[in-house]
Amino acid sequence: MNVYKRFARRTVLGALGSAGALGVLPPRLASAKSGFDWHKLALDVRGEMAWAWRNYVERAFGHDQIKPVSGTAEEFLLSTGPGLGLSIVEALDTLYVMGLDSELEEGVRWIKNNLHFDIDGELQVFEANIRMVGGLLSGWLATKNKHLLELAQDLANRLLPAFAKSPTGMPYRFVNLKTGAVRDPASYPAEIGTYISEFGTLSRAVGDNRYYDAAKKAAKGCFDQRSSIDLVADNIDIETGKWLSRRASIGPPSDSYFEYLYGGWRLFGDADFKNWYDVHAKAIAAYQIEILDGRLWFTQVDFETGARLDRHQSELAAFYAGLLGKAGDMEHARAYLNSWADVQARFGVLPEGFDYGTFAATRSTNELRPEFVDSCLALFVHSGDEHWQQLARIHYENMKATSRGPYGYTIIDDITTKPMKQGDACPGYWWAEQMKYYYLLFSGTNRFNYKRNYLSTEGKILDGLR
Ligand code: DMJ
Repeated sequence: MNVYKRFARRTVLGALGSAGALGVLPPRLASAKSGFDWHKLALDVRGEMAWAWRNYVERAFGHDQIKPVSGTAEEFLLSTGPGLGLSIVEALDTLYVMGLDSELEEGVRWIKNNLHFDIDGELQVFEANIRMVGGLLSGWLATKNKHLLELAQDLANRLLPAFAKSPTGMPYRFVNLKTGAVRDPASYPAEIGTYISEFGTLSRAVGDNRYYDAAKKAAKGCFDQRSSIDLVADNIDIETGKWLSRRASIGPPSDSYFEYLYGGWRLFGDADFKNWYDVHAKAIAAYQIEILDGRLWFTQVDFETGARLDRHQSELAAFYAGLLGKAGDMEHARAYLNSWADVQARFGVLPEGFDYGTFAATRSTNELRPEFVDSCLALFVHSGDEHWQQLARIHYENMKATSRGPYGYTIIDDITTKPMKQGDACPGYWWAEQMKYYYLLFSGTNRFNYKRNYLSTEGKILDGLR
């Protein structure tokens, strides 16, 4: 199928200069019914973003991540460097929707002068795609700066050997950017099936179907190995197609595989993806839903028998409420996100791991996670219900109270101590995800199309920028 022919290109605003003409302050949100001043809260989020950006520029510019407590820097993508400006690439479209235009220009300038991928080093294919390919693409969509698109394509070209060298089309986990050498065939649904949104967008932009085809073949490779009850386990050998585990979960390391089955349909109208999504969604609803104490959860089960394995929930699984809402199952979406709202009410800040049987934390860290607010945004956009804004407001206020360090926002090493014990890291997704979600939830900005949009698993706006 010629994916890029199917779509009329959206009209997006051109250069940064003309985008600035829209006005940088958000208009008041029409939907506010409670009289709550969402406009003020949106300005607060924007102010925090600008403050954190300035600290990053002054102390860590070009490095992948700032360490917001010590004010030092660290790399994430290539552990021994060089830094690939990860936080810059992650932040691009967030800066754009917030109208932080001079900061956006500063970031694009760093990329133009410094970023290239001709490096004898290994990247994790999944992370490189969702963070860098996706970030460069949404940065291109926001600014129309062609160089960002060229860089996205160059990086995707260097990731392709991970797909091409695989006997099944499911990618190896690591690839050397210069030599194309690959390694690690023991992979996971998320690392196999989270490419179509970025690779498809790239195919459409440059008129080359290779990226779309590689992403689709990889997702199909995983789908084809589903059990007779239509579930996938969470660890597979991509060379043989043999499962290495029996555990089916909506959480990591499977999570965004499901998200991108829906994405392939939503972005490209590809009915195969819709079918694959529906098959899994039906099986997940049939075998994994458990209602306990009036709350709805998705339990872990054996992928062939459906027998329950455990009641553990990773915080990352909260994304599934938003996915259900986008795909039209608002009933389960609402119930599941409200279950997570009770966890937020119990702990203030969501723990990394949680057991819904005991309602106790199983991992008491918090890696500055965005999934709960991701789902709040999805359900708000779908329903206009202020309830989801209020839950996100609590999330934001709690983050501000506990994660704000001297030079930015940080992870928390223990959410059960009083005060909570801060760590010293600001993951790249903080710039791409929750700060954008809060702002979109509170601002009603005219740079975002609330009626028709698509955000990737890393929060990149691949459709809906205005
Ligand atoms: C992000 O990098 C992406 O959302 C990914 O799909 C999994 N979760 C992290 C943030 O928690």
